[in-house]
Amino acid sequence: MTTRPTGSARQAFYEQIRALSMTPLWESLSTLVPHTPNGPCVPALWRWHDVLPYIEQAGTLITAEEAVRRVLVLENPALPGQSSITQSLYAGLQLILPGEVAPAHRHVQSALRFIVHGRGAYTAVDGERTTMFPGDFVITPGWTWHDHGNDGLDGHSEPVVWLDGLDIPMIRFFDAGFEEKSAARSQQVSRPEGNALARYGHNLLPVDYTPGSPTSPIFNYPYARTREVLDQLYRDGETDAWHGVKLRYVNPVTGGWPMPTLATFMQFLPAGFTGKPYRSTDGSVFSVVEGRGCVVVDGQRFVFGPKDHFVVPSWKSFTLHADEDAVLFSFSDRPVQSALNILREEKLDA
Ligand code: GTQ
Repeated sequence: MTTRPTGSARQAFYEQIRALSMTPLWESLSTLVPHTPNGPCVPALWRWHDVLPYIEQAGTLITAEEAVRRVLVLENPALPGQSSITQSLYAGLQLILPGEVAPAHRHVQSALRFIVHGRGAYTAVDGERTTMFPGDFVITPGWTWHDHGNDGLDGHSEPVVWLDGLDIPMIRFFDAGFEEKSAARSQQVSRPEGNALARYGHNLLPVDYTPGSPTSPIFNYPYARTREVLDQLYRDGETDAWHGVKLRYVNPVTGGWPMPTLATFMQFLPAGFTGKPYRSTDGSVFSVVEGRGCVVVDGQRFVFGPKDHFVVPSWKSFTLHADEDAVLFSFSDRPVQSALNILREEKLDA
């Protein structure tokens, strides 16, 4: 009879090789190469009603200037301290008060702004300002100078809050982060407001235009137009049983995603809509623009209303339900998963 090594012999062996910074694969193989995605993220909901008082309080504790960006980060409850809402995505709610400026800087990370509350704030990208309205989707491409401010609108001004979506965890993963502060507080404006949308946002392009970046040259996709399209397609009967009327934002130059690392979507769920279960490997962050309803993730129910935010982690199957006509914005890391050829999605029939 051969004697087999005991468990304690293996443990002693593991101890010995640990000193050489080695570890036995066979103890972790099934976790490292899981049968199905086994990430730590959990679904979570941030209700506007709960969050707003703290956003307001942050406004009394620090200025936008001192904070540089006055943001309350939405952290996945399973990833405390990591400033991540999923393993690859960052989300936060940024507040800018009347008269404030969030100073100009640039960084490798790409950012999207989705306007949640208030009017009269602007963001400036590459010499052009855009005034942001609730429901607008605004892009800050990687490595472009950007500053934000709140000058008010027609003599009226109010606090403005938007959702920041960034690829911070992806850039951290690649250890590829760079940042620069501008000497100027705000950047010089060199093009009139609306110029980029006029050039690139009408199924036309300036005749000699050649793309200089993988990011969409449109940097504000106004809600007024998005909403109109959703409405017409709904009237035209184009409601999907899983997604309702769901559209993806597009880079008009390439037909691809508006940003190299982030995909963005807008969908309409008619009152009474009950979606079929869906799952995909790109976890998604949702911002509720209009209406009330609920999302059921792996049997867990989250009731949502306007200005609420929620996250659905990778490969969790979920259904969407609308009590009232509802409009949901969402973003994910889909462009990266598609580029790596690892994206999977499933429309389930249960
Ligand atoms: O507006 O530049 O929420 O650099 C996090 C990092 C916003 C921004 C964030 C940033 C910004």
